[in-house]
Amino acid sequence: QEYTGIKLQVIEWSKEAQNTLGSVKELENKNIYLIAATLRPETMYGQTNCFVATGITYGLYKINETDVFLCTYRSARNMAFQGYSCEHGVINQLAEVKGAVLIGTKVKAPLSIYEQVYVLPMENVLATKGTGVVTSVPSDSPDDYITFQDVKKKSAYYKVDPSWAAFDPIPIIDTPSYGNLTAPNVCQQKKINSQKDRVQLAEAKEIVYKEGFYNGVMLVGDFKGKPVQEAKSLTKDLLISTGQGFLYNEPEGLVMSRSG
Ligand code: ZZB
Repeated sequence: QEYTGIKLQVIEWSKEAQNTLGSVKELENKNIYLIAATLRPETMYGQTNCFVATGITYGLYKINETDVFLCTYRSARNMAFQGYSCEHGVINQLAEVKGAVLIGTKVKAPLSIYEQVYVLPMENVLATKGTGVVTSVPSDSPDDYITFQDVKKKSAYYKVDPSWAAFDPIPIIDTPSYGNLTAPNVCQQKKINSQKDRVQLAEAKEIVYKEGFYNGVMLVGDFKGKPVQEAKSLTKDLLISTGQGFLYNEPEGLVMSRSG
């Protein structure tokens, strides 16, 4: 599977993350990025937040003299064999942190219409896929939309300050069948209410993927007016050429010995 790795730069740690990581010498004066893996680079204009799983342990990995990547160990290992590490195939972990500690961290999401967004919790993040960090586009991803709504509605339960979730889905892609907020509209039609509705969410994802890819037209950004089919690779190239993203490959069916 070929993903685009998206670099969400940490602007300000959550209080808890500051307490845990603030004293780590090797992180001082470094650019620290939460790394998300996406199959839909053209949707980055609509990022409203970033998701991590509270129970996953993430590592902070030294990539070069200036940059540190925050992701799962298994994705850091893949990256180390794809040119993202100080030495080929060698992982340099500087610290580790539980996802729960990262909630409320403020990040800069590349191309997003929002200047800065926050890290929020998602129950369905898989530690065995991508980087374990998911960037959230509620306008075009049913999982993101429903989870974002859940977190907004039950902010106290999720230990989230309401201001961290006070963002609206942005219309970024127009489709003939579902308008310019495809994921919210499909979720409404299917009456999906909770991130626990896994089967319906999987169906909704399938519909939204197809509609966006075959019939979507960009409403915003550098490729406004272009069909999604064209904008996808153009946006990917833009992210890579500006250093805000990179190619990240995940070998299909490769069994990893450690998932945390
Ligand atoms: C932004 C985005 C915008 C995504 C969208 C999708 C959509 P798939 O097809 O099942 O392989 N993702 C990445 N890593 C994880 C993870 N560890 N756990 C859970 N979800 C993860 O799914 C690929 C997508 O799943 C990725 O692309 C990412 O979300 C998420 F508008 O990135 B995507 C209709 C989908 N729309």
